[in-house]
Amino acid sequence: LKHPLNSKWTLWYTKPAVDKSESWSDLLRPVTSFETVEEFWAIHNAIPKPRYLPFKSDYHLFRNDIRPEWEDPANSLGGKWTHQFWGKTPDIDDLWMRALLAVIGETIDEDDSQINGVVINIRKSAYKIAIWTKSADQKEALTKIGSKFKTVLKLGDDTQLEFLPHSTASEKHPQPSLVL
Ligand code: M7G
Repeated sequence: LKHPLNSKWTLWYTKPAVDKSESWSDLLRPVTSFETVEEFWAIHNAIPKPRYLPFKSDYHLFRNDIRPEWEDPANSLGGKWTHQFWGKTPDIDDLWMRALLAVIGETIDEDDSQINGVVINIRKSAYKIAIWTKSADQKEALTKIGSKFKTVLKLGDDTQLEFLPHSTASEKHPQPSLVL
């Protein structure tokens, strides 16, 4: 017996650039897709956990055929709730798994129409985890999603979660449009 998820999901990986000639799109590849709880666990158990990934790599998990890029029509008017975990963060693998389960289990979004995907960036000084949403202007819906996401990531009241519209992604110092 297999337990179907609401959507098909595709896991993508961004490998670190070796030299500057490699562009964003050269480095981004779909890894595998799944549609059931059982397939999710088989994949999750088989692939490296975030703490074993090299700096400058990313995992992206996106719904159906949405590409993990601002340019995808499903993302272009949206944005992301993002949190930066500075330093070592010993429980990063657990936090990432919690984020994955919340997204594929559709427990963050009441009418499950907003969430397109979830991303982890492995960087030298920090890990970043973000959920990507379809819209950037539905303040009420986004605020509900953000506060649930804070719980998923075990962030206390003293910790900030920021919403950044993708329209600001090319700015040097983009300002969050919402902060929780
Ligand atoms: P990042 O990985 O979001 O954050 O973006 P970082 O600054 O912590 O590394 C790094 C770079 O990857 C950006 O400056 C872009 O050159 C490229 N990049 C990242 N994303 C998510 C996109 C995207 O959706 N589309 C395009 N074209 N480039 C992207």
